[in-house]
Amino acid sequence: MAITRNGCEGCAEITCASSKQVLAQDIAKNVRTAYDRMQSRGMSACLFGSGGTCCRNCNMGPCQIIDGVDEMLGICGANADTVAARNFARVVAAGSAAHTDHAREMVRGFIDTAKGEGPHCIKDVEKLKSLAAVFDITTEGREVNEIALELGEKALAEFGKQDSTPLSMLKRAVPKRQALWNKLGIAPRGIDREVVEMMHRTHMGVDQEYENIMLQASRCALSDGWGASMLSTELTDIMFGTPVPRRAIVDLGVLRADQVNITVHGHEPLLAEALCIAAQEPDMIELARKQGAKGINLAGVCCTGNEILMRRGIPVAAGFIQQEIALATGAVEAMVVDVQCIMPSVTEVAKNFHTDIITTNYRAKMEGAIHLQFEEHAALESAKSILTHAIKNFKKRRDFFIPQETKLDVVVGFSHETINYMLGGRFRASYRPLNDNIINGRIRGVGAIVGCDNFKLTDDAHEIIARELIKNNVLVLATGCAATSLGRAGLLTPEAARYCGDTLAEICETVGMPPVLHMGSCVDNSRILIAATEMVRQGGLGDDISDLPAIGTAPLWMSEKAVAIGQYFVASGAQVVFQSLPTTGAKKFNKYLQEGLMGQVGAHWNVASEPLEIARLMIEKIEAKRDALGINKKKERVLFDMAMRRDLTAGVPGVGCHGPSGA
Ligand code: NFS
Ligand code: SF4
Repeated sequence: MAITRNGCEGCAEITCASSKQVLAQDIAKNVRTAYDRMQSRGMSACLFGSGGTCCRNCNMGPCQIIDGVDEMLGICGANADTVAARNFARVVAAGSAAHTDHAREMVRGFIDTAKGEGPHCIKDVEKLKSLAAVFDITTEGREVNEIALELGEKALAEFGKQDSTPLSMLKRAVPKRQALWNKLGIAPRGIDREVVEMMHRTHMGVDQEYENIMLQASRCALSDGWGASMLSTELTDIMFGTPVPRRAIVDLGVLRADQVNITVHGHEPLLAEALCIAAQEPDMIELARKQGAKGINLAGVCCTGNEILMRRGIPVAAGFIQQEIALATGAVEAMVVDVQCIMPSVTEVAKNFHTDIITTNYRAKMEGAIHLQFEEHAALESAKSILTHAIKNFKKRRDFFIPQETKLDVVVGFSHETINYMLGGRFRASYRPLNDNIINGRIRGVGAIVGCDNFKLTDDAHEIIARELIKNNVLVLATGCAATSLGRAGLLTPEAARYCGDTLAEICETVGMPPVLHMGSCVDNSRILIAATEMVRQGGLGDDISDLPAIGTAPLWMSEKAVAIGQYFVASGAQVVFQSLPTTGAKKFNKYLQEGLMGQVGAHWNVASEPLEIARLMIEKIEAKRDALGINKKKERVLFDMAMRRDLTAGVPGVGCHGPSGA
């Protein structure tokens, strides 16, 4: 059957050169991807589903509601606003649950590490101590592992906390925001509790007022952003090292012709880190040699890829929309997966080749895959048995195709701490220079491009938005598959300064930093909350996140996690722009999300359908915040003298890529 992969109606075009090259090969002719399925489904999306007014919450339905038509209420009498709000809130709950379950595993792994069990150790003692302070843990005169154990146990208790005091991490927010959350009654109490309450309140016949439903949706999302995701990011950093800038490569071309290629796909970095350690063990390398390979090449896919890219410089082969295409190269011995964002189709694609899909987590099994449970208590042994299986596949490899010319250099590792050092220097690490540059207008503001890839817009949407932002002197922060896609676009290098407006270019060139800073995986969006909070604390840009000239977008959102992230940004005071929201079938509720929330939390959702429109809306919102702050007066252009250059680059490890990046 001939497969046309481009230009199907309602389906985005593949513009990515390496993806196109792979799919054009003879070996890939029987591979069906999501692009093909979009084309062959031959039906448009259900209007009720896309508008958010299809309800399946009880067995009197399912009910399809038409807003304003009395005959088309739910059998129970539910109207479009109630139904759309409940559906939206359940999406937030599901997204939060995914981050929460991931975070819990990281905390459990952290406790094992503190007890000296497993292959990991406490790498970032400074960060351990600063987080211990948030939990009121004494650090003076105590052993590192003892502090870590107390921290791990207190962190774990946040998940099942039953009293009504706020989560400990909320103390990190600026006072005005904390006060607002308390006033609205949306300061999360227990991480698991908020998801459970959200599910309860959206059960048939409970919460029916969309504003009230959204209060709990905010509390639930905040328990993700400031609770689960932030705990996960921080404890992962303490265990595996806080990212510092390093050079790496991304795209399908990172696969190696003469090595065993193992793609690591999913989210929880415990598995990926163990695989990285095991792949360096002499017995594993020897086994690979015996099979005729020159070595073992681990390559990331999706957010696990971002985790090991940030901390170890392990290459990323693919983002979400390329996961099938990575397998279509025929060069992958095994795709090792854990949880989240793994397309069910990968087992079918793998059948065309010698590739095995190896599931490793009891929570996520797939028909057609091999299950090798990853045991955290025997992490190294588990990782070795997974690797052994993959290595033995090498001999079975037949024809393959790896696009070579598209391998792209990136500089990654911009944790909040890195940005602090990079701009402020080691001896006076701070966000002061960033704030000053925003106040003097050389940087107009900050735009975060986060979240997934999907097939609804052109696959270079992230790139189009980022280029427009940096051209207008907006500094871009990126995470998740958006960051991978911006890496493929060549925007994660200091050399990309040439695409910036004059003033941002000057700053990037002076510091030696890319205009798009890769801050990590999707759980690492919590780094953006901390960075924004630091900007407020530095002064000069208002007294809450809602005053900052900053805005986020997840233009190609696909997963429920992206909506949870959007909601915790909004509830933290940051505007977000999405390409669409599943709420258009409910007029009042839709308006409430896109306007009404402003009166409550100081930010709201925005929708713009095309990449350039999204970028322009972001710039418009940034300029409006600048106007409100009174910093939009024209200033004379200041040229950098030597002293300013020295100040900006002092003590920046690896920035500008002329130094080792350290671990
Ligand atoms: Ni985020 Fe990561 Fe990618 Fe989207 Fe999926 S991998 S957690 S959800 S698709 S960015
Ligand atoms: Fe229909 Fe109401 Fe049941 Fe939903 S809860 S399926 S609207 S009867």
